[in-house]
Amino acid sequence: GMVRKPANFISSISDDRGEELKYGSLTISEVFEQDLGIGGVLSLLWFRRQLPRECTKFIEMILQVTADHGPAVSGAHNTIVTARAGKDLVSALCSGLLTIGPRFGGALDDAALMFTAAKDSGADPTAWIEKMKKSNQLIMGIGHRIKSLANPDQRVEIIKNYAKKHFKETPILDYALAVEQITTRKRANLILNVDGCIAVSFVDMIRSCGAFTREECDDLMSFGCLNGLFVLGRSMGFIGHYLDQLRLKQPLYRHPWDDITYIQEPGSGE
Ligand code: Q5B
Repeated sequence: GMVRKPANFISSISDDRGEELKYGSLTISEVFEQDLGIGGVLSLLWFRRQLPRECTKFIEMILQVTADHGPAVSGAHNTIVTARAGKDLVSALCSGLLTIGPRFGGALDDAALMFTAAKDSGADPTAWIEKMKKSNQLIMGIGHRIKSLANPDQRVEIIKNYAKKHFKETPILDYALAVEQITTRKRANLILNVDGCIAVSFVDMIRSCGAFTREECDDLMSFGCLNGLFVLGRSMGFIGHYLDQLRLKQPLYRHPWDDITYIQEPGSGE
């Protein structure tokens, strides 16, 4: 008889074969009839389920607070330099996105993993910070170049207040805030930063909303979905910076010599 050729790949999030495009099990018409919004669409495509409105609203808030943080941050800077070198939108966007990593915007998943493991282990925050210091590890989600106790980050306040008001419980956020109390005694800029606050609040959300098993929550963190939220949000800003540079007709960028310290290593080429 006929033997069906095994498929080369499998996929489970969307389907364009029928009369109507589907996101998960919902047709695109149902997505609009139910007014699911960006948070609802993201939930269908990233998590393969419909989440309660307080969760989809939170996802939309994350995308809004991460959308941009001015032209000076690493990613926007790269995007601007690339735009001014005459490259296209996709190249400029990618050049910005490639700076997202452990120091800038890409600390979310590791922050979620670190704070969650610490809280779940029952470690006392002071002892845990000491342990991290002894093992020479920076705490992901802690620290900011310009934000500090004296110059608080309103984005963090917005996220924190929403999580406190709308999630059943916030043990990981509370743990991170206890850590912040101690780290800011050392230096005022060792605050719970925007990456860290989003990360721990997100773990509290997925653990308490009833839509995920504990194993699914752990998987989502290990897959890197939280950094994905920053990437998605900040793409809005990077594209904005690209368009802005074209609108402003900015020429090729060349860094001024007087802002570079030229050093000669002893013995290098005499
Ligand atoms: N120290 C963020 O560093 C930064 C420590 C720490 C323990 C820590 C640093 C860090 C973890 C990664 C993280 C996300 C590089 C940041 C973002 C989005 C953004 C960006 C924007 C946007 C800043 C000085 C002293 C040293 C260090 C100690 C520093 N961090 N100790 N745990 N986490 N954080 N990234 O100020 O004794 O003097 O040697 O890597 O969460 O990216 O707006 O800019 O929206 O675009 O340059 O908000 O904190 O300080 O590295 O010179 O350290 O503090 O050990 O101690 P800084 P450093 P010591 S949010």
